[in-house]
Amino acid sequence: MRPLGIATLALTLLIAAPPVLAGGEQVVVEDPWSRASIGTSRPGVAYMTLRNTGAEPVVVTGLRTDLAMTPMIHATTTDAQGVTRMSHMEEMEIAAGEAVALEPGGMHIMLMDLQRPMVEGESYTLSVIFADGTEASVEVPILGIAARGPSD
Ligand SMILES: [Cu+2]
Repeated sequence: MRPLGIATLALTLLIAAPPVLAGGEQVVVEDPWSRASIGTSRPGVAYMTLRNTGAEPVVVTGLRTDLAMTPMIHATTTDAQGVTRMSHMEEMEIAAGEAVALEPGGMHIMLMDLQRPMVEGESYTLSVIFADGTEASVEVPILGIAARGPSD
C-alpha cells in the first residue's frame, strides 16, 4: 500500500499546483491608447488595462518604448487640500486574476523624454517588463489631443 500511497500523493500535488507562467505570458494588455502631444517638450501619456490571467501574482518593474527615453508608471494622489501629485511607481504588483486600470485621473504611464511628437492616427510599440525578465508588448494607438478614452 505504501508505494501506491506515495504515488497518489505525488499525482495530487501535480494536479493541484497551477502552471507557473512567465509574467509576459499571463498578463493581457487591454484597450491601450495615448493622446497626441504638442511637440516633445512635455511628457506623453498612455493608458491601458493590465489583466493578470494567471494563478500567480506578477510584478511590473519597467516599461520600454523607442518613443520615449524614460517611460514610467505614475500613481496619482490627491491630499486633503485637494492638491494632486504624481509619484513614480518603481514596481506594480497585479494579483492573480486581477486587472489594474491605468486611466486618466488614476495610475497612468508617463512617457518622459519624448523622442518625437505623438501624432494622432499613428501608433507605437510599448513593452511592459516583468520581474521575471519577460515582457508583454502592445501597439498603442495615438488618439486626438482631447481624447478621454480608447473609443473616443
Ligand atoms: Cu504622470
